[in-house]
Amino acid sequence: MTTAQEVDQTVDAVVIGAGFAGMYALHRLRDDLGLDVRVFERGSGVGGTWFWNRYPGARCDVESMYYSYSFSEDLEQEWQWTERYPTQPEILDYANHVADRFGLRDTITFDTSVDRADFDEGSNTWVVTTDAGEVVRAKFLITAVGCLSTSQLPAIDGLSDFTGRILHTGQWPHEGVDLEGKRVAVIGTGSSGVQAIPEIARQAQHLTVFQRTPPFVLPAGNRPLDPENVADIKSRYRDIRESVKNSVAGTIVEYPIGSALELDEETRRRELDRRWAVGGSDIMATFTDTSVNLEANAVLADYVRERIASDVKSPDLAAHLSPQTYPIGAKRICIGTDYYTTYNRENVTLVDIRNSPITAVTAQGIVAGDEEHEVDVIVFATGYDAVTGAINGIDINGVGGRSLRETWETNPQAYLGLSSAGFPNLFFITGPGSPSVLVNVIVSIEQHVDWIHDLLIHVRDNNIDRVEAQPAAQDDWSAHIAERSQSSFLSKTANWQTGANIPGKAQVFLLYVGGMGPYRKTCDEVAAAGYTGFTLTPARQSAIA
Ligand code: N01
Repeated sequence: MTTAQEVDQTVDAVVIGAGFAGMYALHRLRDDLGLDVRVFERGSGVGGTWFWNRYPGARCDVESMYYSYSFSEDLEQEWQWTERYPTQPEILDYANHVADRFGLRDTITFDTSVDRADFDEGSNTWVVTTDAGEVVRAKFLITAVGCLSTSQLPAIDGLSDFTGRILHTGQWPHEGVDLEGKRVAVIGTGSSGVQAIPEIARQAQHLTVFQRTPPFVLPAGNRPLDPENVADIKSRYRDIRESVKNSVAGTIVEYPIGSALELDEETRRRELDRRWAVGGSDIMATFTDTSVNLEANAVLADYVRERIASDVKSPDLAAHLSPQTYPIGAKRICIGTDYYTTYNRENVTLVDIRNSPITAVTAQGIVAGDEEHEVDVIVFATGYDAVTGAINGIDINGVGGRSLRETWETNPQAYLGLSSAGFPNLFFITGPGSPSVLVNVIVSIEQHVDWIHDLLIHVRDNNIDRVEAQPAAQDDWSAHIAERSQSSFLSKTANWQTGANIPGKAQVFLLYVGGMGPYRKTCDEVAAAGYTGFTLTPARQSAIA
């Protein structure tokens, strides 16, 4: 690709994606900085993940009062969430409301993917090419493509022979799917499967769940929001947002009551029972040592296994549904409603494929072990090529024509998760090496966008032409991520955070486990010190060079 090619338009910034990250980036850059911005979005509407994930039961497992933008006091006061955990349609309504309220839609080009982006070293600009053939030159390129947006469909022999319908939770048909009277298979029991399974069981004639690794599922305790509670939160929203911003998880979590190994059994149980009844993920924070000590971890894991045994009538089924091979929290915890009791239904069958894997799909169904299960619909709840998948889906070429995809093949590095050496003026929102979806992702997004916004002010005020992460700073950040992740069980289990779910993907822990507050502090310190770890090249100097 020649960088001297004809361009249709020149702008200050191109943002790829119009989910929560892209919308906020557009608002900050266009409305607060006055930049000329183009946004490209492959979907026909805003909302990103929430535009695509329309599977039955889809909901967010961060509480609605916190899973929302904090940048506008008017917005947070006027918007009315209805349930503790918001449904996909309600989140999408919210995204649409934001797009309308802030006049974002006109600046977004929908139904258009960015195919490639080439860095032009002569002008320190990006030449961005879309699948519609449009070519836009931009000083800055910002990816807002989502961490869990590239669906993973396993390569199973015979899949194309299947005569029924194949669906993926992450690409659910917008017109909905009528499952009534159908024999449905769900493959996968992560967060998506756990939400979809109870709903599909209510609709389908028969549901067969293919489970490879049983998840730990905590009860959501979902309920309509209490107006008094909402009014109370809204009256304190500024303070709450401030503590959320500096928290570890990007949300409000109950404090631990002490060490699982030091508290007596009666105290532990009383608190676990209480938190289980409240629902949500706060039970994970009951003790100080659950995530760092295996013996302490087992206290909570045993408690959940006991709950599974009491919810599921068949002891044999309960045993298959009980995770035994990894500590609780070592795979992302799932929050569900009626998950375990769904397996008591007459029309639900569990197929444990751990020891008898799926070997083929036939015209009629799925073969696991020596049995064929005939179905009409196969729902893949098999997850995503996470964090790097959507960025690598774009052919990005930096200094010297170096491909980002190839650069990241063995080690997807980005300094602060924001910027990769050799790819100047390119910023990732929730990129590899940032807290991103390990915490409340909207809090991550706002932090990233605000930080980029401030950097661009610095760039403007200092007549800077080129911003590039230094390789040494990037290496140090990667070493820091690796070191921090060693303290987490997440990094020691096969899951999407380690790249283990994608055949051939680099096995690198992709996220920053140190928490939102500490991450924010580091980014702020970098900025306050004049953007240490970045090489900032003034316009005149780079023009001479
Ligand atoms: O995907 P996953 P997900 N044959 O990768 C199984 C966010 N999210 O879409 O564990 C058979 O977690 C795989 O088995 P195993 C959230 O961050 C949030 O559910 O690898 N099975 C696993 O059971 C979440 O973590 C929300 O052994 C195969 C499942 O498929 C992330 O998205 C809702 C297989 C994949 O689980 C991803 O969740 C939904 C194969 N070949 C998602 N390949 C909320 O906010 C994979 N599996 C609530």
